[in-house]
Formats: sequence, structure tokens, C-alpha cells
Amino acid sequence: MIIDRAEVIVTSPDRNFVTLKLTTGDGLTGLGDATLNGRELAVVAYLRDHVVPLLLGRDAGRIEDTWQLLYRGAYWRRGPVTMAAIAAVDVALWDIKAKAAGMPLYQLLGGASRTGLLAYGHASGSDLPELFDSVRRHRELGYRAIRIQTGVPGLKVVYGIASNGTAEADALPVEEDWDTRAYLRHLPAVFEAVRNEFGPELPLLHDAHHRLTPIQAARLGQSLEPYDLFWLEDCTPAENQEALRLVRRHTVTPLAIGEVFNTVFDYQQIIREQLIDYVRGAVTHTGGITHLRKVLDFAAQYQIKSGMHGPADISPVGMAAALHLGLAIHNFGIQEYMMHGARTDQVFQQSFTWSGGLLHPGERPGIGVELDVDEAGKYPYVRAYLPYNRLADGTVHDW
Ligand code: KDG
Ligand code: MG
Repeated sequence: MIIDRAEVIVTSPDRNFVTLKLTTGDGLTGLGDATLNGRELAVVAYLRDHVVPLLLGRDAGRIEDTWQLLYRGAYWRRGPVTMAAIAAVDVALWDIKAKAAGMPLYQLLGGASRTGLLAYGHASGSDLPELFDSVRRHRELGYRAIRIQTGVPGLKVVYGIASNGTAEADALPVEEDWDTRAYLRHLPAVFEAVRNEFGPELPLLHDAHHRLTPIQAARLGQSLEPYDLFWLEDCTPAENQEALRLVRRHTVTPLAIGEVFNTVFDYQQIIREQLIDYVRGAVTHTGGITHLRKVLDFAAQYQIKSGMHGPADISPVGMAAALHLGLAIHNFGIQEYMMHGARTDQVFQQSFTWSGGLLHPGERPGIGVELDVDEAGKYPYVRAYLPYNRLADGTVHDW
């Protein structure tokens, strides 16, 4: 199982995706997702220029050793570009190992701990009727848990949702507006209306997208308590782990954080102090199966569960890796699942199933995804950015 080919494939069927494809001398192939939304080509260069030369001639079976070589051997540790590149290698190697074993990856990770993975989708609307329609559409699509994002009176766009997450070809980032006080006033009324319309059973989630100070987040968590949220996500900027102490002191609304984290060190304090309830890391951005599993095993000691990031900018390869890991671990919580577009599903042939609100990675050996290189070649890279945000006085705010 010697690696004799490593290709970095960039394709933009509905948005940009970066995929690493490894091939062994005996003809086994493995895929890994290296997509870093808005900074895709930085990971492409990291892989092509620095990582691929280290992989050729290596034993594909030595997954842990390769991980340590790429992490420690670089000297420069952590960071989203490095960790996305390492993740892509790691997942491609797990894919190869599971194919060599003739098993779906979750079997190699210990076998299934459940029949399927509860997934949540994104409902959003600029006002309540639009939001209710979106919730209904998601329920028709089979979702049994739903994230609620809404317009705030006085602001131009619904923040933090996929439709404003991609840009036109070669456009520059879209500028959005933000007003924290208006948001804090409006949101409890939205959740009250959603609960009145859809009842107490439906698990509801919300993403504050790093926009609040600790005391604002504490207030929001408190004001949402009557509506029994499944979680409040990214309530404060994720870099400051200590901020969550203050939030936690004031509210019993469950907290989720970590989509911009990339190693266990980002989680160290908040897991040990039990300041969160869900780990939001994605396999793609947290150093692959090998590293995210270690984070989740650490979290399990504190009854903290997984809530893996699964927006449309995680490719089907990254999603498949998450599903195998989520099926195998004991402390699975929920999986974010935004469906990909039709062109993406043609480029990436997948084996997962979606039934009764549950995802399952399928039984194909490996991670269960193959990439159609000819189809991928039809969609060249398109420069795209996430939006950003300014307050009324022009100050740049967190997006
Ligand atoms: O690339 C960034 C997006 O994936 C992010 O804004 C989506 O916050 C997000 C979420 O929870 O899915
Ligand atoms: Mg989020």
C-alpha cells in the first residue's frame, strides 16, 4: 500500500471544493476534503507544494505516523490551512485502509453505535411568514431538528446563511450590516412565535455567529430559556475560551462552539471546565478523523457530545467522513446537514442515505464517495468570499 500518486483537485460545481486524491501502487484510491471556505487556494498550495512530496513513497497504512509527521514535522503547528491539509491526507488514508479491509470506514472505527444520525437543517426567513414556510419545507424534506435564523428589523439581510455565503464570479466580499441591540430585542419573540406555531417537541437551534460579548451572550441565553433550545451556537468569538465562563454562569441554554477551531488545544479549557455541551468541529477543519476523534473522546469524559459542522462548504467527502465518525462514537449529539446542489452530487458520487430525519454513511467500502474527475473538470475554481459586517457607524464587526 505505497502511495504513488497524490492529486489536488479543485472544482466548483455549486461552490468551490478542494479534494485530495491518493492512489496506491496496488490501485486503491482515497479521498480527503481540504475545502476552506474563501481561502481554498491557500490549502491547495500547502498540499501541492509542501505535503504531496512527503507522501509519495509512504506506506498508506501508517495513518497515525503520517498525521504526526505532518503536524510535528512542519514545526509550524495548528491553524486552519495546516489542519485542513492534514485532515485531507488523514481522511484519504482512512478511506484507503477501509477499502483495503473491504469495510465501510465506520466498521474500522469500532462499528455502529446507533442506527442513524439525527441531523439538523437551516430554516431562515426575513420575516415570520417566510421563516415558517422555510421550517415547513425542512420538515417536508424529513428534518427532525431545525436551526432558526431570521431577519432583524432594520437590517438589510438575514445574517449567517448560505445564500449570502457565496459570491458572484470574481466578486469581492459582500458587506452586510449589523445591530446587536436590535437582534437581542427581536430574537426571543421569533422563538416564541416558532414554538407557538410548531409546538414544544421540535428541536430548535440557533447560531449567533460570534457576534456577542460575553454579557450579551449571557442575556440572550437567558432570554431564550423558555423556548428550550437544543443549542445556542458560537455565542461569542471562539478564540476566547474564558468568555464562556461568564455565559455559563448565567444561562442553562446549551452551548455549542468550535466550527473555526482546529485542534484539541482550542477546546482544552472549555471541555475541562464543562463550558460547552457540543463540539462543533468538522473532520475537514480539525485534522481529520484521527484528531477529531481524540477531541471527541476527551469531550466524552465530560458528557459533551458531537455536533459536527456540516454546512454546504464541507464537501460530500468531508460529510461522509463525519457520518462514519458520528456513527461509530458513543457521544454523538447531532449532525448539521445542508443538502448539496445537483451539480455537486454529480461530481461526488455518494452512498449515504437520508431517511426519517437520520443520516447513514452507507455500506460501501471506505468512506463511500468517489469523485468523477471529468465532471469535476467542467467546473473551474471561482474566486469567492464569505461576507463581512459593519455596524451603523462603519466599524467592522464579527461575521
Ligand atoms: O464557511 C463558514 C460557514 O460554513 C459558516 O458560516 C456556516 O456558521 C455556519 C454553520 O453553522 O453552518
Ligand atoms: Mg455556525
